[in-house]
Amino acid sequence: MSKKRVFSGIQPTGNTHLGNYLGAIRNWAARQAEKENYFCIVDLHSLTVPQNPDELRYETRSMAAMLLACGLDPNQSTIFVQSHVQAHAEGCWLLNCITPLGWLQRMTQYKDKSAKQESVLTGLLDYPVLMAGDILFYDAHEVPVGEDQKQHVELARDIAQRFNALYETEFFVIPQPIIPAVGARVMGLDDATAKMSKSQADKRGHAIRILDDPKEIMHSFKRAVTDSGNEIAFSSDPEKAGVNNLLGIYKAVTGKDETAVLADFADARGYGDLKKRVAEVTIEMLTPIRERHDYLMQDPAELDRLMAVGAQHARSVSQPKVDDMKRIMGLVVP
Ligand code: AQP
Repeated sequence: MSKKRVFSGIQPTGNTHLGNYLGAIRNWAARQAEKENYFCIVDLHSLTVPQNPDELRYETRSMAAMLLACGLDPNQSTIFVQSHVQAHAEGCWLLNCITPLGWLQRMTQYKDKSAKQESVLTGLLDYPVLMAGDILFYDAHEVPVGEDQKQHVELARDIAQRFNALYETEFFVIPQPIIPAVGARVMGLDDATAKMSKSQADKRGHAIRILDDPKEIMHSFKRAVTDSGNEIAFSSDPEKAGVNNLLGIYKAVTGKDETAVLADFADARGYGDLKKRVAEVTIEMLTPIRERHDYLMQDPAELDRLMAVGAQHARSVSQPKVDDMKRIMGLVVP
């Protein structure tokens, strides 16, 4: 039986954090052998908010190093940069022409992000159409993402179904979001009611960044906001969201079930011990990734070579798909 196709992406916007790792990258790496994988550094998506060009260039290579350091294997997965494969931008235009505006205006992420900006770029509204193309042009069955991206994958399904219905075809595979059972929504350490986020990661105490050194990680966990009590327990009480988030991180990092997690804290003396032990397991997990990332960054030419190989393969899959889409829509393909 042929392997299921997987597509997922990550923006090269720096500040890659524990949420990105536990909610997405770790799961991509873990299931590579079972699937046919396409993992994309979605630089076009990052342009939907203003970027510094030099930083974006640096972060694109850094993300390539990060994905490799996290265990993505170019022999098992096609790893590439979105803008190196023209089918994404070209096909996005075609999908724009069948996507109702109202579908985009009701996206939660668009509403949240646009509310925080004085001038909203058209690309921010269109982001989910570009993402739908990313997925659909590879006939991906599965899209492993964190909880925050579920709505966008559902929109990709809607767009695929609308195209198939309009042109009376089964051209597009209808993709499924794959949300991990643990780590799907890591919350901010400074405010456990908001998700840990790259765009907030420069704020002290908000995020654990994968490239933070052990001292910074320990310091950030020690500052984590908790409540005035001392009970270490999983809870859905909003008052206890901070402790719940720390236990959730510990659970995701160690892979233990809730009973085993609580047993590990049976002798803890308050939240200070909880924070210290969560920091320790996180440091142990992230240190080899940081070291490998830094090692790989010493050879940018090799990173560029690997991304070029990935892009070549990605093009061979997505460009024929976009050409077929153009034919279905009545365009003359030379
Ligand atoms: N806090 C999180 N917990 C679990 N998974 C998360 N992801 C993001 N944040 C969390 C997942 O990481 C993957 C790549 O994300 P992205 O590069 O598309 O970034 P994003 O969704 O924009 O996340 P940021 O960068 O943290 O958010 P903002 O833009 O708010 O600054 C995705 O699979 C995502 O689900």
